[in-house]
Amino acid sequence: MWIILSLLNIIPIADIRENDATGKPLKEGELVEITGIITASVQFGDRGPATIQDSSFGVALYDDKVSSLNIGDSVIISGKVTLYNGLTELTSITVNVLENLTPPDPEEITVNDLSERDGYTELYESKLVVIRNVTIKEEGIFKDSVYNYTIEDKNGDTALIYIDKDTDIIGKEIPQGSVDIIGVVSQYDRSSPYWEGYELKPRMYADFQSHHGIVDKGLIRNSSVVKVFDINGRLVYNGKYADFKDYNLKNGIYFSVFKYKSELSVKKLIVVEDKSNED
Ligand SMILES: [Ca+2]
Repeated sequence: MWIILSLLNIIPIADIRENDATGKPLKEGELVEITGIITASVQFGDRGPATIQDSSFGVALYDDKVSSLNIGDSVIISGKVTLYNGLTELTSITVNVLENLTPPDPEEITVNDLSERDGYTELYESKLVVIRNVTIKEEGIFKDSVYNYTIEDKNGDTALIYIDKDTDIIGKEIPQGSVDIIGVVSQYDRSSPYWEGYELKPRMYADFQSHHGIVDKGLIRNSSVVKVFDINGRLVYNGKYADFKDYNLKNGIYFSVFKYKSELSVKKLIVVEDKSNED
């Protein structure tokens, strides 16, 4: 029997991040193979852009095949290096999922790090980052007709966040007061040289973390799987949240674990008396 093993020519993502003096990738148009962990999958749409990063750098993936990916997937990806308004992407990709791991912690950057400086912010492009202790200047709700919002730190420095209309952020309240914002660094620069237009893209409403705890129950969706334990640790419900909403629990305190895709969230539930549901 013959076993044919295809040769892998995996390169570090750093090699894709090398640009010429105008911000165009040196490997533009080339087919490359990389490995890393998915930090955003379909949060920005069925074709992405998704993001992947290895131990040093990140890159975007734009293809309908990203719909098979989850945050935390360890993957081998091949695709063509493509530049889209300053954003380096792999397109026409093939995907091999190895396993699902814990996603990397976001790297802490500052508002200033996001400001364009030739070649500097480029190093953060498509990486998962967090900017701490900023306020959002706008108030009200996130609208699908507004893409950019301004964040400001204690020094008065400002930068832009980009709210993708495909995220669960649309329609939610703009957090007020000091907030940490997780997201991937993206770029939208319509003309060469491509050294401007960097912005932070939160992936979901849970990426906004107020200093009074997580702003939203982002994982509480109808398709989330929920396990509910009573105060003695006994499993009393295990199934879809959509079905759980009609499930009658006795009065008391419970702990629930919500799972949506690869993300987990633990919440306390307090069930109070509702006469109409009593036996
Ligand atoms: Ca770029």
